[in-house]
Amino acid sequence: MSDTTSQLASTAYQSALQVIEGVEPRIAGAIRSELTDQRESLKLIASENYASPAVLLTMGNWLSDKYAEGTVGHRFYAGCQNVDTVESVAAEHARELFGAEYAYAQPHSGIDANLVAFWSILAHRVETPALAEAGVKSMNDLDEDAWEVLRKKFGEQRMLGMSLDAGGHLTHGFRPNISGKMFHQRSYGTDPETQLLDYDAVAAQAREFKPLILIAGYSAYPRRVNFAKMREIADEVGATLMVDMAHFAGLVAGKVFTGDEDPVPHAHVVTTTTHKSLRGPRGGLVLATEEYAPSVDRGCPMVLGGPLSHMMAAKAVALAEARTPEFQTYAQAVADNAKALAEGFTSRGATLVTGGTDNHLVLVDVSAYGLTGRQAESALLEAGVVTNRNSVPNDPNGAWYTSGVRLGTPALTSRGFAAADFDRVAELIVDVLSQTTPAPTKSGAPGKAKHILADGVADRVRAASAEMLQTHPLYPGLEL
Ligand code: DSN
Repeated sequence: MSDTTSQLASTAYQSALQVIEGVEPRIAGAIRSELTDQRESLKLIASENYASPAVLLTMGNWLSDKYAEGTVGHRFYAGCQNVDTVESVAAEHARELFGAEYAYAQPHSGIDANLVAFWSILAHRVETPALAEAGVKSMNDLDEDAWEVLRKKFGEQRMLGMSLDAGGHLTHGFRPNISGKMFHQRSYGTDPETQLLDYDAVAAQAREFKPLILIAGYSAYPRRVNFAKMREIADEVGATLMVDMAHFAGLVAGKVFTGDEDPVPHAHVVTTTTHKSLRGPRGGLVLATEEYAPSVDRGCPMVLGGPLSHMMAAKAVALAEARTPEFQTYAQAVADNAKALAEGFTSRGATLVTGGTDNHLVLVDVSAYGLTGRQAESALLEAGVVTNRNSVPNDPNGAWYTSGVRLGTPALTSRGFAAADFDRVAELIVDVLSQTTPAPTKSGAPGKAKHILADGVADRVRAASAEMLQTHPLYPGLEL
């Protein structure tokens, strides 16, 4: 951040907080405290980042006050010319950045982006042929009997996605999420020995299950995916290939994942969030081929409420930032730093799922320290290291306690942490984990929830982190 930007952002935030303080001081206080907390902790949550002041400032303005349901040039409200500009610019940047035929900037979140994708695929693959068969132009013209037949067809569709404990995401057909209620779902896992994706096994499952949608993408798999192979599998069984690149969109944007590792040339539909490695505002995005574009464009009102125009504006700013050479340097550093973090762990005897990483995240199997993921997460938090617990493949502790801790490099890389810093981060984390024991339950047996961290460790780790955090300040020069 340049000195001028820091000064301008300081003035903007100081003024904004004064205005907010005049109405609800507790909210102004929480905003100030959040900056302090983020400045003072080692943020290693793989799905978080720090957006630029330009992105953050774009979110708070009167674009928020406009209703604009519909799509560019085709709204259900009058007076949407500025929202049309915002949405067109966001979509243009997304298309050009990712080399996509079509981009849809309206989804409010990753879940929304996936819902838009699911319904668009259903509309394209199930509804359109059913209407043609019934000889009608619009769903509104279906009589009740035909409508019941179509509803039944929607409910019969199948989806094949990565299992949760192998690193898949809840929205890829799992029961607690609506996707698991919409589709008959089956999961592919990873090889029991290597913990890596086994494309032959995925192909065999796809041949047997014949899904309408094959989903690739993950939130806790520390490796790259060969999307060309996934497309071959989808084509062989007549499935639509949907890729959820929410976690690694920044690595695609930054040209770290290219060729077979870039999902955009291979998938029919790609979804993402904009706030993870892409470093934008909290929101979602759908990319699609021309073939799927008309059905994705129906996202609002098919699935979504009125677009958040201020957030689409911030997406446009973030996507413009992601089109710079600086962003490519950042993305490469995210991947290089994850390797350094992984090596920092393995050289100190830690067990990593798949043995390492080649993306932005590392999954530490903490059972080797006699801990559950929940105990490791809370011991690390006590020492000022913010992570989140995560299942490992075939996790004996289930999705609540888990046996893993997931760590990512996007946020600290945005602060300027380099490979040597991440090696030190691994050292600090191993220090905490190796000096943590499970707290006993009331019966005296080792529990799964609470932890005991040896005296002095938290202070020692906090002091070492503080040094690194001061060397790499968050929003340097920004004063509230
Ligand atoms: N909550 C996100 C993550 O942490 O990976 C995914 O939705």
